[in-house]
Amino acid sequence: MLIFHNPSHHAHSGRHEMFRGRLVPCHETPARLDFVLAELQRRPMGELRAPGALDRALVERVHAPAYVAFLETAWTDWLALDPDNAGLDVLPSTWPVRGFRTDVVPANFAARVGLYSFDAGSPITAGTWNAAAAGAACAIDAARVVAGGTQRAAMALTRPPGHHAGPDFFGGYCFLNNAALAAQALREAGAARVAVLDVDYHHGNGTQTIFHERADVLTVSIHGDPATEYPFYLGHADERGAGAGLGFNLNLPLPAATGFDTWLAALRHGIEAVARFGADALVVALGVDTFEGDPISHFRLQRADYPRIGAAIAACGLPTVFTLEGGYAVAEIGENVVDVLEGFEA
Ligand code: Q9C
Ligand code: ZN
Repeated sequence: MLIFHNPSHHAHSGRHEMFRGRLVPCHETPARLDFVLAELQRRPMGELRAPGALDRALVERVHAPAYVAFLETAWTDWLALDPDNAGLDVLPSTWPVRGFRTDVVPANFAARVGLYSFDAGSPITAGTWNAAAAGAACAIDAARVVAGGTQRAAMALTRPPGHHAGPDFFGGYCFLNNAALAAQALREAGAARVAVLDVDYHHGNGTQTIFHERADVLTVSIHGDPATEYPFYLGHADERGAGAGLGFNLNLPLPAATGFDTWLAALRHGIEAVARFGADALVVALGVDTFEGDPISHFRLQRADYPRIGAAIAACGLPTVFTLEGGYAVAEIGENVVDVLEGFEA
């Protein structure tokens, strides 16, 4: 498969995320992608390529233009407040919850950060926009290569991840929704029906929200039950989509401590839904934070399970785009990701 890697990913390197009253070191680090690239040196899966220029207009058909503009200028707006801010990350501390207005964009920078986010765990740094934009280009380029038919599969090997980013909000370490951008690019390149299969430990809330009222993109997510697991406020089994999109979202929440047999049964259930939908192309939001050694997640998948995930996905028989999402057991992320790809190609 053709792998688009993000040459700008190091530019996004957050210092801290808020956790239980403390600022703790970020889990979502540049080392994550470096470990995947190192494993691909040992076990090459195909050509590695840098992305081309970003199709900004396509990004603005998935995300609100005002949100994209906010992300693009957030760092310079932050520095304009105080030059000493260069040594600090941007983190929100106030949000417009129930009863507040979200239709008036505040002039105050901190208030805008809150308007466009849903947690205090996703710092904006000097290079966040450049890294996220290059990652979005990876996802769009991967989709177009697959749509062109010269490759059955391609990957957007990038960070920051994307599946928690919604139409006009960041959070969960995500800023631009790479999986949604790939799905939109596949649609615009001629695939009538596109399915997004999200196997990250966390519910793909951003992707679900982006396609909530659309019947042309099926969203399926297998994840820790939001009753106890991040992102908490979305991802329940009764969320089926709305309007024209009713019936085109499937959530498969599983309890903490779920092992591979139960997880694989949920994957098969999700794959059946993709087949019933009649998808012409598939986007896999590939997080490997389902791994038993993951420091922030609670499933119990083991190393030997990952090639089987890849094989089950390959059996869909669809043109496929992978995006990299979570996975925080940094020393093992490369092996687990490449194991999925190897299982897919076998
Ligand atoms: N201290 C993805 O996997 N924070 N995002 C959980 C842990 C949010 C995960 C608290 C986890 C977001 C792409
Ligand atoms: Zn995750």
